[in-house]
Amino acid sequence: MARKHENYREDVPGRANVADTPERLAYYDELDGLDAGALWTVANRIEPWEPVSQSVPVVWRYRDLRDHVLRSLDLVTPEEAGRRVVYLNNPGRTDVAAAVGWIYAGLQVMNPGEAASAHRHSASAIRFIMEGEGAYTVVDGHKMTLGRNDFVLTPNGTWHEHGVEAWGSPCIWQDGLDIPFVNAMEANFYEVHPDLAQAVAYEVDDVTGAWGNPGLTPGGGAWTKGYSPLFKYEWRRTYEALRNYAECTDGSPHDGVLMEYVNPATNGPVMQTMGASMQLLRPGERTQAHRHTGSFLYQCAKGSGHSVIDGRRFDWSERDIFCVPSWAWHEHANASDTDDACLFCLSDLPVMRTLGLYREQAFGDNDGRQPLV
Ligand code: GTQ
Repeated sequence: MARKHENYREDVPGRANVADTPERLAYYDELDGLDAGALWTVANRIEPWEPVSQSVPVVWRYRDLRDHVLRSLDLVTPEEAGRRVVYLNNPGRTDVAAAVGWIYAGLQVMNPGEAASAHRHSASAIRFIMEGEGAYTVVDGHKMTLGRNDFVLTPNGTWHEHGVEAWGSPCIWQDGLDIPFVNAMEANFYEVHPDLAQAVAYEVDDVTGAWGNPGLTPGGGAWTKGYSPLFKYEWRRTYEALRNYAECTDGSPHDGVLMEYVNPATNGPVMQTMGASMQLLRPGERTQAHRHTGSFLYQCAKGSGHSVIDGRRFDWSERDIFCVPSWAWHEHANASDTDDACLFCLSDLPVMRTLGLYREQAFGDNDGRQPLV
């Protein structure tokens, strides 16, 4: 599944280039028996010239998945399943159940009146509401009401539970977690709440009142946790911000008009391991290709269009999810000449940036357009 690079060559000075001989093979066997190995047999693989993603570009079309997601309502209860979720299984990452890179994602569904038990874990989570009325999430006693395209955080270590009010309709949302990453770090703890539910300890939607005011944060109290105190980012405000920004910027040649969701206490990413953005492609807009490190999972929140990823075209429309693996060339196009298209994006950019691993390159040739393969 790994992508081969054009410049993947081993016959250059300084790279391992050791032909097998009977003596050498016998030697490798001896080392193997001692739980050791000769570096030159693996060096070119473990130190590639540039990132080699195991993930493959995929689009998960909502029209294909939606009925299957709804079917799970009759197949299992939230009590049986813990979480009633259809997860996105990247063909190159089935071993770690990732949608792309080290990011897990799934579509969770709940009927009115249902709730999933409260728990907490070292993995951080986001959810992005796709359809239905009456969804809510409780995070450390803060209850948040959720509507279409709202985005909510359940940062690592916080007690959280989800439900749908009895007056609502079946709700589907995208979960995104850093489970594969935290497992790779061998640092994942998981705990079920002793009461299976938490008490709502604050006014409903209090985080919006306190932290959701542009340019203003509550006086006096400092927020020192590693994640945003604003657990909910509303679509209405996000779209308004994008429209305002679009009025006064040409945007990025690679991303159109893109805004990052930030922690209002720091202006940094919403969580330490995962960040998110919403980008607007103007009517008729088509971006130029670039590539960068980090794994990216997009959901079309509005409109339709296509992306070219490593030379292959992927069409998407509202609610479709697609991924861009690390270091894959990608460019995006809005299909409409009259309406905006908006892409929500979840990524591990905070990890790349914090650890000094972020790198970016523009696709210089052909006016920034990849030839299709
Ligand atoms: O709601 O915390 O889709 O722990 C997978 C694992 C959701 C959650 C998932 C989880 C959650």
